[in-house]
Amino acid sequence: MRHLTAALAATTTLVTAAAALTAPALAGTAALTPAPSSPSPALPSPASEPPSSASVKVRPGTSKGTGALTPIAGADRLVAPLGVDPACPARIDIGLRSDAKKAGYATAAIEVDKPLTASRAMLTSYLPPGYELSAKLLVAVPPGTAEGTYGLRLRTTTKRSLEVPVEVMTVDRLDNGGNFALRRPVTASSQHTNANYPPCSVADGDRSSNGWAGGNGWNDATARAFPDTVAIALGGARQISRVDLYTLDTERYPAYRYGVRDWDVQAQVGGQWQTVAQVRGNTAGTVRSDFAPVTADAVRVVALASNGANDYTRIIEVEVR
Ligand SMILES: [Ca+2]
Repeated sequence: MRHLTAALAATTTLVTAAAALTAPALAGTAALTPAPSSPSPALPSPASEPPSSASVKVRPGTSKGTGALTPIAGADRLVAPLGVDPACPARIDIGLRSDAKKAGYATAAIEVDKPLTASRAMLTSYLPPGYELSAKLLVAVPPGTAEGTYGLRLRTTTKRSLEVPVEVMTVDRLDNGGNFALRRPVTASSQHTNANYPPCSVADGDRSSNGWAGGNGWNDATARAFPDTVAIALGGARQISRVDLYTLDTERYPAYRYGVRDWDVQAQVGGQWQTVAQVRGNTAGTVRSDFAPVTADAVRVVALASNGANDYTRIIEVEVR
């Protein structure tokens, strides 16, 4: 039996990170290029930019007046799942805070226990007093890595260090918060190759649109051609009744101009795709679709149109409950 419902709800306002203050002397700072007025490229024009993992941001922090350089991390632990698509490694914000009296270069070495690998071995930037620098660090788990806790360390030139435990575990053991899609295999009808838009990013647990083109969302490759599809295996048959879709939505790239407008939510039941919800005319960054429970082993989003120039499908995250 087909049961169609459409639910539109702007349940979340995704907050854009405070604008980063960048000193001219900063190395490796990526500036977003303006949004294109024509629909041709995926935005922002990413070909000349490193992914956000390579960028360093500097912003005012709270100086403790110690005169020291202190390593900081965005979380006190990092969960790194085993066996996931290498295009979507575990990510953590790391950085340094300067409590020095005057501006200077701040540097920290980054080490991670083998066989894990980190996307950078060093963090360095010019840093005014009372400021913090931060960067995304990607931590990859090679196939065959044993489950367990590994160490990630930041060590400054002034001998201050911070250790963040990295917990390696299978996807089945992740605390998914009831989201059956988290870290499960994702396939898409196409993938834009100008930057970092891997399909697996729609199930990486990161709902934020910030850092677009840095691996946090999927952008298809077929401009002004629909439908586009992205499918997520659920790791077995699950009873589901809700799908939340996060489309691109920032101050610079608002959903009403760059987000997905029309789509169907489909569930794979007994080998057949069934449409369980339809969304039309969306302008919000987050849309929750509720539907009568079905037992499905996969969910897919069939994108039919996007807003504004109606060019690409841009999806940040899909959650299934
Ligand atoms: Ca994501």
